[in-house]
Amino acid sequence: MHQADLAIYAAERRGIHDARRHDPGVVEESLQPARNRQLPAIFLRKGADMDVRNGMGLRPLGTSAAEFEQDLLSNLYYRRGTTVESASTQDAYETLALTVRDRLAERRVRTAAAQYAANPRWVYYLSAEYLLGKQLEQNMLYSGTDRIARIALRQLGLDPDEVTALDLEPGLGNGGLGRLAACLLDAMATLDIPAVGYGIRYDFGIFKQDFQDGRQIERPDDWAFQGNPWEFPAPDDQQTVFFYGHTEKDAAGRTLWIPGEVVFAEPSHMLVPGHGTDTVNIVRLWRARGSHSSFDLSRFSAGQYAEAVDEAVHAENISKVLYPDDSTESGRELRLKQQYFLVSSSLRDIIRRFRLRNSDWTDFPKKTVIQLNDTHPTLAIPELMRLLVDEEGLSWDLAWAITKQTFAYTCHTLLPEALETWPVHMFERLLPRHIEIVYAINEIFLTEVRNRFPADLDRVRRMSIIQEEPERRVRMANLAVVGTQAVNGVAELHSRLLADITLRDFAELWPEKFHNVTNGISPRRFVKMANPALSDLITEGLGGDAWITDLDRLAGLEPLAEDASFRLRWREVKQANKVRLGLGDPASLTDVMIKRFHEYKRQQLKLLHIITQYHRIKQNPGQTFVPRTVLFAGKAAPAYHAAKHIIRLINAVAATIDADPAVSPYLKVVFPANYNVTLSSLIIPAADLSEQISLAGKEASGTGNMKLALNGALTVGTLDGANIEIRDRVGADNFFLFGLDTPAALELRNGGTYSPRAYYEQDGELRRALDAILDGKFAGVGREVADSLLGWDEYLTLADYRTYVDAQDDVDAAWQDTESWTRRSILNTARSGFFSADRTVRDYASEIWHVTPVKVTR
Ligand code: F58
Repeated sequence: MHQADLAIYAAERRGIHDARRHDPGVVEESLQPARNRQLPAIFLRKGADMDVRNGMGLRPLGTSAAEFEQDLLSNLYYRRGTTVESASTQDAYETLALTVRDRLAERRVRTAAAQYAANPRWVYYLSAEYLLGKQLEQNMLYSGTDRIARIALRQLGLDPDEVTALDLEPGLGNGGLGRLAACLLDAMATLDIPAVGYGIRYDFGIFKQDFQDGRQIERPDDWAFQGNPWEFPAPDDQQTVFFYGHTEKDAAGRTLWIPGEVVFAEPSHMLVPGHGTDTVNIVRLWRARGSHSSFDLSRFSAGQYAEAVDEAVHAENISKVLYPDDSTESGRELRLKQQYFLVSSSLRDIIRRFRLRNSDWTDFPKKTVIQLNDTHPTLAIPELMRLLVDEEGLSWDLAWAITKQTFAYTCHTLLPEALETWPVHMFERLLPRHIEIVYAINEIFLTEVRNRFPADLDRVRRMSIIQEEPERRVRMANLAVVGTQAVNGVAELHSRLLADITLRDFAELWPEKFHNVTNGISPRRFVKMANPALSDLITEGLGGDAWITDLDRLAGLEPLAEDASFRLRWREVKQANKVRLGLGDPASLTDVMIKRFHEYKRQQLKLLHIITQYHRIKQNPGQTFVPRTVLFAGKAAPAYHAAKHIIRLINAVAATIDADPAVSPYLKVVFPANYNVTLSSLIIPAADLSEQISLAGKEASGTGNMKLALNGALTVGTLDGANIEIRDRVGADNFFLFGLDTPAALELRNGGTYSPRAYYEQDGELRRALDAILDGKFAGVGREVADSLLGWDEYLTLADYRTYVDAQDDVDAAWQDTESWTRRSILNTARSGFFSADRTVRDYASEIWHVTPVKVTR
C-alpha cells in the first residue's frame, strides 16, 4: 500500500474508531470483507433434518457406475471444456476428482446445515502445518465411489491407474506434527465433531529430496502448479491482515493500531470427510494477496513494470513457502509474519462464524475452543485480546477471561532448543500493538507468580514471558501456557516430563492445567488404505469391518494368533506387501527406520549396527546370517549439516555393501528418496521390524511407531515417547527393548563425566565400526559423523550401542522361529487399537474441549 493510501487508511480507521466509541453498533468497515458470505437462510428454514439438495430442487447424484460415468462425461464437457476423445490424462484426472468431490460436496452442505442449526461448541484447530496425504484415494473410499469410479473410467476407455497416478500429495508440513494434525481432522469428522482446521496454503510445500552422490539435495515442491481440484476458493471470505506501523491512544485512553502494511488473506478449503458418517468438515487454508492498491499504476505507466508489482509480490511472499523445520530459521521475520497471518485471518473468520448465530461475547468460549498445534499459532492469544479490547471495546479483565477459556495448547517437543522465542525488537516492529499486550499479560501474570512465591526472583525470571538475557526475546511457550485453559503433552512420558522438567514452574503454579493426550493415527489411512490386503484379512478374521472406526475391536484377533492357517495368511499378506514395495528381497527381514533425520532420533545408531553386522559377515565367511533389508527414509532440514552427513554416510555404506558379494546376500541397505505420506503408506505395510531408537527423554511421542505396530511390525526401541505405551500394550515379549531410560540418560548426560571414547575403547565391535568410518572405508565419507560421536555424542549413542546390538541379535534369533514371529506380529496389531486417532480425539473432546458430536441426518 502506498504511503498516501496508508494515510487515508489510517484516517479512516481513526474515524471509525471514534464513531464506534459513541455507537458500538458501528461496524468497522475494514474488519468486514467486502462481500461477506450471506446468512444461509435455507439452513435456518429447514434445520438439520432436511436434504438441502432436494430442498433446492437439485437432482441427487447417482450411486451406480453408469450414473458416475454420465457425471464424468458431463464434468469433462462443462468443467474442462473437452470430450473423452480429446481429453488429456490431466483432464481425465481433474474430472474424476471433481466427480468424486461432488459426492462429498453434497454431504458437506448437509453437514454445514446440521452444524449451523445446532449452534454447537466448535473446535477450531490452528496449525501452521498439515500433511494431508493424497486426496483422491481417500475421497473415493469415504464417498464409496472407489469401485464405480474405476468401472466408469474403464467404460470410457481410460486407464484408472494412469488417471489416479496424477493425484499429488500436498506437502504442507514437515513431519509428525503436520501429519498428526491431518489424522486428528480425520478423526474429528469421523466422530461427527463440528470442527474447522485452519492453516496456510503454501505455494511451495516441504522440499522434494533427491540424492546426488549420496548427498541430499532439495528441489522446490510446486505442488499446485497444475491447480488443485480439491480446493474450494472462497474469495468472499477474504480477510484483512495488518503488519508494522504504530499505536496511538485516543482521548478516552483506548489504543488504536495504525498499520504500516495491509495484506489480504484469501481462503480456500478442502473437504475433510468422516468415515462411515455423513459429516464432512473442512480445512481452511489462507493465501496472501497484495492489497487492492498494491499495483502501482504510476510506475507501470512510467515503464517500471516489475517495480509496479513489487509490493504485491512482497505481500504474497507470506504464504510462498513452508519453513523446513530448521532452528536456524527461527530468527526470520517472514516466519513470524506467516504465524501472525495465519492467526489473524483465522480469528477473524472464527469470529465471523460465531456472529452468524451469536451476539454476546460472553458466549464466545461456550461456542469456541481453539486448539493451538504447538506454539506456532500462539499469537492468537494477544490477537484475540486486541480484537476484544481495542476493536470490540470489552474490558481487559473480561477479554482476558474469555481468551484464557477459549484456548488450549498442545506441546510437541522436549528439546529446549525447539521452544520458540522471538527477538523483542523484531516482534515489536512487526506487531507494535501485540508487544504491548504481551507486556500487559506478563505483568499481571508475574504479579500472580510473585504473590504465590514471594521472594523467589529466580522463578519470576524463569517464568517471565520475556527473556532478558542474553537478548530480549518473547518466549512463545510461556505465553501459550499463560493464555490457555489446558496444556497437553502427546504421550504419557512426554506429559510427565513437561510437568516435571520443561514447564515445571508452570505445573507447580497451575497443576490442573496440565494434561496428557497420547497421540493416535488414522486407521483409515494407515491400515485400511495403506494395507488393503491386511484390512481384508482382519475384516474376515473379525467377521466385519467395524474395527475401522472402533479400533479396540482388533483385540478380537488375539485368538487367531494361535491359528496356524491364519498365521500363514498373515505372512502371505506381509510378503505381498514387500513385493509391492519392490525394495529388497521379500524373504528377508525388513527392518525400517522412517522419520525425519535428527541426531536425537539416532539414525547413526542404526548405522553403527549395520556396520557391525557388515563386519561380522565379512569376518565369518561360510557362516549364514539372517538376511535383512534395512530401509531408511526421511528428510533432513536443508541447513542441518550433521543430519545431512548421516544421510550421506548411509548412502555410502549402502553402496559399499551392495558392491560386496560376500555381504550382499545377507545385508542390504535401501534408502528411497523423498519420504512423504505416500511413500510411508507403501513402506509401513511391508515392515517386519520398526526402529524407534531415540535417546530416552527426547522423542515427544512418535506416531510412525504406532503405524508400524498396527501393521504388524515388531518394535526395537527405547523407553521413549509412546514406545512405552506401545510396549505396555503389546507386551514386553513382543517388543525388543534396549537402552538407557530417561533418568539414567539424564544422569549420564548431566553428570559431566560421560565419555564416548571410553565406550569406543572398551567395545571392540564398536571400535571397529567407528574406525571403518574414520579410515574412509565407505568411499571416504562420514568422518564428521564419527568425530561427532567420539567428541561429544550429544545423544549418548555410544552408551546405548551395546544393548542395541544385543537387542538386534535377539531380533535375529526371534526371526528364525517363523511361527512365533508371526504370532507376535498378530499380537502387535491386535493390541494396538488404543493408538487410533479416534481415541485421541475422544480424549481431547472429553478432557479439554468439552464438545459433543452433531449428527448429520438425511
Ligand atoms: C513431532 N514434532 C514430535 N515438529 O517430534 C513427535 O515426537 C510427535 O509424535 C509429533 O510431533 C506429533 O505430536 C514435529 O513434528 C515439527 O515438525 C516442527 C515443525 C515446525 C518447525 C519445528 C519442528
